[in-house]
Amino acid sequence: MNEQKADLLNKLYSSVINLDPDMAEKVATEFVKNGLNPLDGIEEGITKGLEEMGGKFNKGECFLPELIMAAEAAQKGIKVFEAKIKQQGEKRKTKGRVIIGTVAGDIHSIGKNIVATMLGVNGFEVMDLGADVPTETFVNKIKEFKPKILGLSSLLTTTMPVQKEVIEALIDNDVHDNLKILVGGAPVTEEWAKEIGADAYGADASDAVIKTNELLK
Ligand code: B12
Repeated sequence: MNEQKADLLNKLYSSVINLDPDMAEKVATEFVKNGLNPLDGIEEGITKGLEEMGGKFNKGECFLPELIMAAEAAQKGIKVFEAKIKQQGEKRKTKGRVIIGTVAGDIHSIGKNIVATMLGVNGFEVMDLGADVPTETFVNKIKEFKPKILGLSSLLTTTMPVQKEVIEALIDNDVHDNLKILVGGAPVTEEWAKEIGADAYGADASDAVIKTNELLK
């Protein structure tokens, strides 16, 4: 990695841990102006800062207000990167419809939004239902829009079982057969995906694109 990129990644990381949205926006703008890959800026810069803040929160070294401010700083930078990703990936949405959302009880949306953007620029028609989505809403939207893929995000260990609940509800409502289910979120694993009967697990936004393409083969 060249020195300039390493320096900007470090500044992105710092903007999140220093709770500084203006800096996040400024550095993200500089990052894309220099022709660097926006997804790297998100995953190797901003996400590292969020992980650091999550660790501090876990150890009681920072509290919810700081976590909220860190998320705000992160989102300011991500907005710049997402605009660039969308601009680079002006493709036709031809590969099929995907519905995505974060399960009920869980308000984390940053990672899910990145996955939705990456799927969108890679040729999928994405319908993002947002965060804290009631299980019933997933069922109704799938009945209505008949997507090929459903993406379920969960960032809390306490809401992981809701992914399973959604799959069970889809089976109960007879809308599971022609649908592939992709699960993700920091605590989610390949084993968990198998255990709950999901069709695939995506570790990050790039992996989500790879797995979604594979599921449609
Ligand atoms: C930012 C953040 C918040 C923000 C969220 C803002 C928002 N709009 O999203 C705020 C401050 C609101 C928040 C709130 C809370 N949080 Co919080 N939060 C985080 C933090 C620091 C970062 C999460 C994040 O955005 N990461 C960056 C993104 C890019 O990564 P990601 O989400 O993992 O997504 C990637 C992959 O997982 C994957 N992916 C994600 N979704 C999907 C979906 C599919 C289909 C696929 C294929 C892939 C995929 O691709 C993404 C891109 O690479 C994490 C710490 C951490 N290490 O994760 C804690 C963390 C998740 N939070 C935690 C907690 C406890 C909470 C609260 C309960 C705190 C409280 N006491 O109120 C509340 C939750 C309330 C609720 N009901 O949901 C804990 C969870 C612990 C646990 N074991 O469950 C963590 C781990 C912090 C910690 N170490 O203690 N949080």
